[in-house]
Amino acid sequence: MRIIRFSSPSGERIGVWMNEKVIDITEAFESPLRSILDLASKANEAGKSIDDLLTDILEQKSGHLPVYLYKKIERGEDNLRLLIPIVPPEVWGCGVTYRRSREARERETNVKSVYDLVYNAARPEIFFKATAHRCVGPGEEIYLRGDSKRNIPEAELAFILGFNQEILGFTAGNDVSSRDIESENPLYLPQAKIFDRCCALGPSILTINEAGKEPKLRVECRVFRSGKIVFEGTTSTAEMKRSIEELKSYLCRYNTIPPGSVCLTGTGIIPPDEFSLIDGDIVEITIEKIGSLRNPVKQLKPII
Ligand code: DO4
Ligand code: MG
Repeated sequence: MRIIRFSSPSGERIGVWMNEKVIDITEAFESPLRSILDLASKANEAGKSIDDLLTDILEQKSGHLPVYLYKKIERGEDNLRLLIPIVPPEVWGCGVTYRRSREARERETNVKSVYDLVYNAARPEIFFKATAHRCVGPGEEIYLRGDSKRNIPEAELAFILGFNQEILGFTAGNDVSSRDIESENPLYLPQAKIFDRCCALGPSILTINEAGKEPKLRVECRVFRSGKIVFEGTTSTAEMKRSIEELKSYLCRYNTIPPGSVCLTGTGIIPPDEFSLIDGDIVEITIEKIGSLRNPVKQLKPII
């Protein structure tokens, strides 16, 4: 199943997105649903998967639940609006999980061997990326640091963890990155990655039952400037060097990850060396079955 969070005149809602329709399941249980974590606890209590729980609920109640057109929510019509699908206590990122990412980083940095070593090592690169207040959902501005001259989008499949470090599902993520800061010195990575509005997530959560444990999905990234495409790239998660299970197991080693946290699995789409996002661009990341995540770009002013 595909789950979205959205707002309507009656507040924050949880919906199941099926074909072109969204069934509002917020009030389908005794207490109102607030997030996919509420669904996960109800599923745990019932000893079912989230998908089985939803199938039962939709069978029993679908005639009585509000239904919306996804397009209306996506376009912000009728006071409806897509929200970030999960408000993550923590966001982690994995790096150099695709050959193209290794090649680009090797080319751009003076410290040649680091990326090649991590690409081939047993232990993956995993870094802290963001907290909830640094994340945005569909349609919200992502920021570019004022002290960076080269910023790029990184289109990545992201997984969401539940109460017992299990994967609940997948969404699309933008690991917005200041590549000039990163390539100047790999020790600057936290500054290249972590800043206000550095991470966008959405639009939906594709449940693990629907996606499978190691989903092979097409990933697309487009950047629009004054209505024209100025960068376009595609990949598939089938190109990833590592498995999702491997990334999750390293992430959770001796490291308790709070429920609802998100992990970005790395980028396989690399814009040309001369490309940078600029103020007013729109980044669109589309992952098969998950949908399109669109965010306008805002360049922050340098601190003088
Ligand atoms: O090694 C630095 C970061 C890599 C990264 O974010 C990626 O490969 O997606
Ligand atoms: Mg990345």
